[in-house]
Amino acid sequence: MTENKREWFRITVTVLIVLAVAMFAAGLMLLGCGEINGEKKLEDMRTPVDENLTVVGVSQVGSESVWRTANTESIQNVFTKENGYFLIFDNARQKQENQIKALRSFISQRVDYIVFSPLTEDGWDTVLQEAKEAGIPVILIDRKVNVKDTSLYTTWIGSDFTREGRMAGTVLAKYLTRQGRQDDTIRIVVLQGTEGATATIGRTRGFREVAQQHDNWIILEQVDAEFTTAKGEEEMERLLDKYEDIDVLISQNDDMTFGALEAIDRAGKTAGTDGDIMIISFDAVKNALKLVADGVITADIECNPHQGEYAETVIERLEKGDPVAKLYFVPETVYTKNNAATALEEPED
Ligand code: GZL
Ligand code: ZN
Repeated sequence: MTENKREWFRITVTVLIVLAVAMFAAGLMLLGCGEINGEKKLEDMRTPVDENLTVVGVSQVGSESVWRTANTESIQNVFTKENGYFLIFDNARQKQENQIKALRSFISQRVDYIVFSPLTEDGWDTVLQEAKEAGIPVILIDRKVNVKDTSLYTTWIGSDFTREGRMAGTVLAKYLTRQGRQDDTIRIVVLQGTEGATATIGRTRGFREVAQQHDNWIILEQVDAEFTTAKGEEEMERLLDKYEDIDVLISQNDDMTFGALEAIDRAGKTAGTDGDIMIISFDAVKNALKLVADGVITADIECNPHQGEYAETVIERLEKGDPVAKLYFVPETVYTKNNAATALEEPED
C-alpha cells in the first residue's frame, strides 16, 4: 500500500471511530432523558419536587356523554399538583382494550394508585391480578367489575343503579296515577346504555322490578343506544316507525334523551307529561333539568358525577393507613317540575 493510501486509510479509520463514539454517546443521552419511541418514562417526567407527589393513574371510559365530562372534571379538579398528586389520565374512547393497555402502562410506571371506571363489568381479572402483584391499590369509580376475587380492588365508589331504576318506575307510577291512568294500558320503550355496563344493568333491573308490579304496563322493546345522542335519535326513530302508539320512553341517560326528542319531534309527536310520550330520563345534567322545568321530561333521576373528591378522600385515608369501606354510594335524588328550577339556580359545585 503506497504512503498516500496508508495516510488516507488512517484518516478514514479515525473519522469512523469518532463517528461511532458520537453515535454511542447520543444513544446514551437519548436513553438518559427517558425518551423511548417518543414515550416519556415516568421517572424522567417527575422533576425533583415531584418525588413526594402521590402518583395516580386514571383510566376513564371515554367522553360519550355530558355526564362523563362532569365525571372527568371532578377527577382532574382534585388530583392536582397543588393537592399533592401527579395525575396520569387516559381516555379509553369506550374501548376496553384501551383501558387494559392504560392499566398495564400504569403498572409498568409503578404508579401509587389506579383509579378507573370500567366500560363494562367483565374481562378484568387478569390485568387486576397484575396490579395486585405489583402492589398497586385499585379504586373503582362509577361502574363495577365482575371479578371472582374481590380483593382485586380496594373499593368502589358510585351510584346505586338498581335504586335509580326503581325510582324511575316509582315516579312514573306516581304521574300516571295523578293523571288517572293507573289502570290504562301503558306502552313503554326503553333506550338502554352500553350493554354490560353497571349503569345499564342496574337501571334495567330496577325499572323492571317496578314494571312487573303493574300488569297494565307493557315494555314493547328495550334497545342498546350506547348512552349517546346520535344512537338515541337513531333508535327512537326506529321505535316510532315500528310502534304506532308509545306512551312512555324510559331513557337511561340524558344524552340519549336529547337524541330521542329530535326523533319524536320529526315524527310529529309531542314529548311531555301532558304530551303523547312521557319521558323519564337519567343523569339530570343541566340542559336536561331545563327540560324538566318545562315539563318536556317528566322526571330525571340524578346520577351524581362528582366522584373525584370521593376517590381522593379514599386515597388520603389509605395514605394514612386508615381503613376504607368496600363500597361507597354517592348521594342522588329525583328531579321533577317541583324541584328542577331550584336546582338550576344552585351554583355549580
Ligand atoms: C353512570 C354512568 C353512565 C351515565 C352515562 O354512572 O356510568 O355512563 O349515566 C355515561 O351518561 O355514559
Ligand atoms: Zn347515578
